[in-house]
Amino acid sequence: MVFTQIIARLPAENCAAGLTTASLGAPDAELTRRQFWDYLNAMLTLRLKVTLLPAEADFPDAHFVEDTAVVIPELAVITHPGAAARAGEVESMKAVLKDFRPLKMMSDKGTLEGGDVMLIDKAFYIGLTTRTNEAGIREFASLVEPYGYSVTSVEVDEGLHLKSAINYVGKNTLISTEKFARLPQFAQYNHLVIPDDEMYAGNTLLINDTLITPTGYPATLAQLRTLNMPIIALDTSEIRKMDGGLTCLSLRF
Ligand code: CIR
Repeated sequence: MVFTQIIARLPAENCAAGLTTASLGAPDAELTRRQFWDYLNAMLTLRLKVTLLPAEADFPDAHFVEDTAVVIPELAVITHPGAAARAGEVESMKAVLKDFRPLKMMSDKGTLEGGDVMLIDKAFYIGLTTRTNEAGIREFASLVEPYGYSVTSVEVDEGLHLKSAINYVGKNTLISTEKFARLPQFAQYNHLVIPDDEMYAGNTLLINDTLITPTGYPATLAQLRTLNMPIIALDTSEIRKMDGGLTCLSLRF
């Protein structure tokens, strides 16, 4: 899919009050914002139009906009996030996305967060995680299958979301640690395998023909270079402290 624009949200001053399983200490709010501006700057450099939403103090995780919706050319699915503290984030996202796509709302019968949703061409791979359950995946499938998309679930027992660990980097290739690369669901793809201690950098983001990857992961960078694609490295130290990565910070379409 060629992306022409993103939606992103400014991190709130109280972004350290969000959810996290990381034990990396509290993020610095000002540095979080600086890293976020660098991210937006990279998107602008890639000629994407940026819709920037205001911070939401009531939702300190709301700048992780990816979790609230899945946008495809035909429609936008507003998710039902599995984190109760984040469920209310979808309200403001509905109001924004209605100007871009017809909306489909997930019910409260299941849960699903966008961080678990990986799309490759017309194939969705969706992580079964603490945030996304089988009922959520079934409901999501019922919304997108009529448009010719397939939906495959993937059990994830490490990391927050599926895309915390594995991402599509173009050229029929996925990047992840060995464990994810071996999953039978991904047998048809080539794999860039990164060391376990660089698992975080599995959250590398493909924007058209450019890769955006976190700084500080040399083995990952060496692997990515073999693809001969432009690479932008961004410092995400503060985002990582809240279990976030490069994919979480935008909705791309
Ligand atoms: C959370 O726990 O929900 C946030 N602190 C991090 C969400 C990261 N989102 C993503 O990977 N898509």
